[in-house]
Amino acid sequence: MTDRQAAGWAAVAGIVAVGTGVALGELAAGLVSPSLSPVTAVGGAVIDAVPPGVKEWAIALFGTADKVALLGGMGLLIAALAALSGIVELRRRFAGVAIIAVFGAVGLVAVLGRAELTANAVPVPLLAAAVGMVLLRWLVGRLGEWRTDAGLPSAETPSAATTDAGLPPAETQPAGPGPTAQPPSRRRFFQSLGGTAAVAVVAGLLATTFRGAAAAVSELRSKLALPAPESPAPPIPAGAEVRLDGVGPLVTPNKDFYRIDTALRVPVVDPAQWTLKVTGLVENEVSLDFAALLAKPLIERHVTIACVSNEVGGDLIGNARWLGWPVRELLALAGPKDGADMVLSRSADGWTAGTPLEVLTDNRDALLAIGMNGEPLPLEHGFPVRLIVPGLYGYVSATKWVTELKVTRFADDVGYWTPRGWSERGPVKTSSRIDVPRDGRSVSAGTVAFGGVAWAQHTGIGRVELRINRGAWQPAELAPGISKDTWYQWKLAVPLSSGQYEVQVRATDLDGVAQVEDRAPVAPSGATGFHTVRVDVKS
Ligand SMILES: Nc1nc2c(c(=O)[nH]1)N[C@H]1C(S)=C(S)[C@@H](COP(=O)(O)O)O[C@H]1N2
Ligand SMILES: [Mo]
Repeated sequence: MTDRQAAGWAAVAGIVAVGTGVALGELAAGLVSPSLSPVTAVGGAVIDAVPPGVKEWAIALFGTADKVALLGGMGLLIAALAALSGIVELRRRFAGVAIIAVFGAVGLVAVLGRAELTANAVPVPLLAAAVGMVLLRWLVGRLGEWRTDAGLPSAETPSAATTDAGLPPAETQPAGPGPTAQPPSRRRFFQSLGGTAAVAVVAGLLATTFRGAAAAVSELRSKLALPAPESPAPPIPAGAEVRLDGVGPLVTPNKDFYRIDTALRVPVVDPAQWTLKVTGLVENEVSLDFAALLAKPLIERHVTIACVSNEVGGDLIGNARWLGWPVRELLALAGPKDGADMVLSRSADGWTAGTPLEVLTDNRDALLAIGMNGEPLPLEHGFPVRLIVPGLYGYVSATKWVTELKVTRFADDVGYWTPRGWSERGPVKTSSRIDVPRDGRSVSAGTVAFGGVAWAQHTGIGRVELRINRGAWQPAELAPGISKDTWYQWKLAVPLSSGQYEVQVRATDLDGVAQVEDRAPVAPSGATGFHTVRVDVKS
């Protein structure tokens, strides 16, 4: 084999290795969340980075095919770099692998810059890069074996006096390898290359299918015009935001909203196919489609939802303006029968939550929500329809991609998490958080501004207090809440001289019930204890 041939095959190995990594990365993104696609993220970053002049030039040149042109250009660039990594890897072990590592880092940075949920975003580009790196080393290693064998005398290749099965060759077969026979390492290289390429093709096709479905529904979502609410959200009172750096915002932007669910692949639900059935202990089974839901008198409310897995001081909590139809209206149409005390809501992917019937029928505005902060629900947050129930943890109430409400009894049915160690009922526990200064931070002596949030959904917060080094509780300045279903911001300026301080916060609800001091873990029914931060005050 000539050096040129070896380099050519090394380039092909590089393209196959990187192509497989990219295809598996896209497949993983298609499974987990469309916003994690490394290719889309890098493409988006390129679009953001390109100077406006170049962008206009590209649009003028390619018209509406500009995105296709961008992706095609990226594909060519990736292929060129992948080929280069193969050639380099053949010259020097791990040199080509290092090039792919740089690719992976670029993909990771791009995804982190866009993904809806950053923690979830890390594994996908890492997977793509790791697959590319391992495959490159492996394929180039096989190529190296072939090259070594090809350079050796043919005596080194096993004699074909016997076949692979160990039998003597039939009379009619050629007697054995002549001087032009190929070593088995050649076959091994091509088998490895072909097998890997086949994996890439299958992964690529699957990824395209998944992305196609998600892209189609994303497109429908972006074209959806939400109806105006018949009853708009009450205005946010002046002064509801304490305006302290590190506290807030009062309304969490959709892209920063925490995401928790069991869905490995975000359910992709076409609103035109969506129906919600009310079944079980009802006088009439009712079925609702999306068009009918849009035609209902909708209301808009700010509601803070929280996860039962939120640790004291944690951030699995967010506040949004939800547009929807009160669940009680739908349940009234169905007419729950006597004895029913629970609604088991089910999502398109089979997940369930058990919510007390009373909470869905009382005057609190439990919603069949379609809008979040003025937009249709993001796919990750339950598009097209989810439940939002003020006062309950998400695991017993906030079913995303909801498709069924079964009116039933706690004695007869259980929600997904209850048999897995979480309590049957999940009212939100009153809690509070110190957002500034952050735990462990140094601040300068003088007046130190403390601030954060407190929540007691559907009861409301009455007061927030701070204590320093377990001293007397000092009342903080409590900002007006949007409603008792949302969190409240608070702040307090405290004069502190240099030294170490332990600062704790405590909230009391509008019924006068204080937050529980004893520490409890998140399981089975939500964490308790006071959020505590240590502050180092320097002169
Ligand atoms: N279909 C479905 N809905 C679900 C879940 C789930 O796993 N599947 N998780 C629930 C939990 S535990 C919480 S805390 C909230 C989180 O909602 P978010 O991801 O929109 O913040 O969704 C709830 N709805
Ligand atoms: Mo949760």
